[in-house]
Amino acid sequence: MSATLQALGLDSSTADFLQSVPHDLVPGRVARVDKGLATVLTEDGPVRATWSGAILAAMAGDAQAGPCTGDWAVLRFWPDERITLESLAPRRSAIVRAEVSGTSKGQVLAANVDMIAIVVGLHPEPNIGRIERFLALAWESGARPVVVLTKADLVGDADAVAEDVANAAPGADVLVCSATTADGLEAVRSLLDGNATMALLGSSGAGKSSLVNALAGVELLDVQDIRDDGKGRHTSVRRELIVLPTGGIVIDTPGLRGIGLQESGEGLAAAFPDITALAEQCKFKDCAHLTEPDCAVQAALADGTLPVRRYESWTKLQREAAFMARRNDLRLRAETKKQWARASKSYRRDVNPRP
Ligand SMILES: Nc1nc2c(ncn2[C@@H]2O[C@H](COP(=O)(O)OP(=O)(O)OP(=O)(O)O)[C@@H](O)[C@H]2O)c(=O)[nH]1
Ligand SMILES: [Mg+2]
Ligand SMILES: [Zn+2]
Repeated sequence: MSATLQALGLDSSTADFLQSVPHDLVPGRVARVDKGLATVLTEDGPVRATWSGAILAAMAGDAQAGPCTGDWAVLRFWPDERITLESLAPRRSAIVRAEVSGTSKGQVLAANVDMIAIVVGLHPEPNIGRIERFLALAWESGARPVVVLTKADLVGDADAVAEDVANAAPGADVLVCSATTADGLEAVRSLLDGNATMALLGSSGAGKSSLVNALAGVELLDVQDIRDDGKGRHTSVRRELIVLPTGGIVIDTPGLRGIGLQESGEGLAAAFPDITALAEQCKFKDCAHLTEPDCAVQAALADGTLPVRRYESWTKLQREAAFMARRNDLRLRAETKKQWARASKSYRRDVNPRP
């Protein structure tokens, strides 16, 4: 399969970047990454590339500097047939999941996506709190979130559920579809107009890969065997970028078990604009919205304009983001202290050379 760079989702800032690199390098887009090897789609078809020294050096200092699905890259074709991925274009968006352990930096799930489809099966009944959590992650990325409720063929009241979800997803479109009957697929497909890139996120068994297959019109990806509980083990094991025959790019991802939030809380604020706006009206700038006088959040809870469920969901995520910030802060301080100790040791050595 080969495609023009436009069909691979090229945008103007990446095009500018590609103009600036030496012309013996070949541009392409990373479709998938398997331990030190990337499958890169170029105008002449897919190739497999290893990392250049520069990429390896960058990765040693920052794991996020490593190639990931959706990245734009330039490749060098060597006379001995090796292909190396020389450098990456600046990312215009990145979906980053906070690491549960390890470094303070998160893991990049996909880069350069225009839209994040949060895929949720309508059966069993969706967990709204989980959708809110996905929305916070999505808003944080710089891509536009949309909620795709799938498996509509399994329920009778899809529209009622869609309305509940829409109330929990201000600023995001909510679509209803079925991969099995193809109902509602055209609306999903039209999100990809203009060769947009859409990453699919969601729990395992939600129906992400089935949706990609339905959009492609071919069974490109493995889907889970029929199970009656609607959830279960992970079928997809890697992130994969797919160019649809009808135009547009989708990135399938394995179901996310834990979705750690980034510390900044910006995504959280964007996912809860209703509460953010209320909080600005509180009497005290540092209002904790608990027992303070003239708290606009408590007032909205009391008169029912803010559902308790949503308030509790926000509080939980808020606490989590604050915890992440504190943890990263501690880690950063420990790192700085270590660096300082090292620097002062070498300073002492320089000033007081051992005989
Ligand atoms: N009835 C019905 N079943 C569906 C639909 N979409 C997916 N399924 C079923 O749901 C199950 C899970 O689908 P997958 O596409 O593998 O789910 P996934 O989100 O890719 O899961 P992971 O790869 O594990 O993250 C499979 O048995 C599908 O056949 C749908 O629209 N209607
Ligand atoms: Mg899958
Ligand atoms: Zn308040």
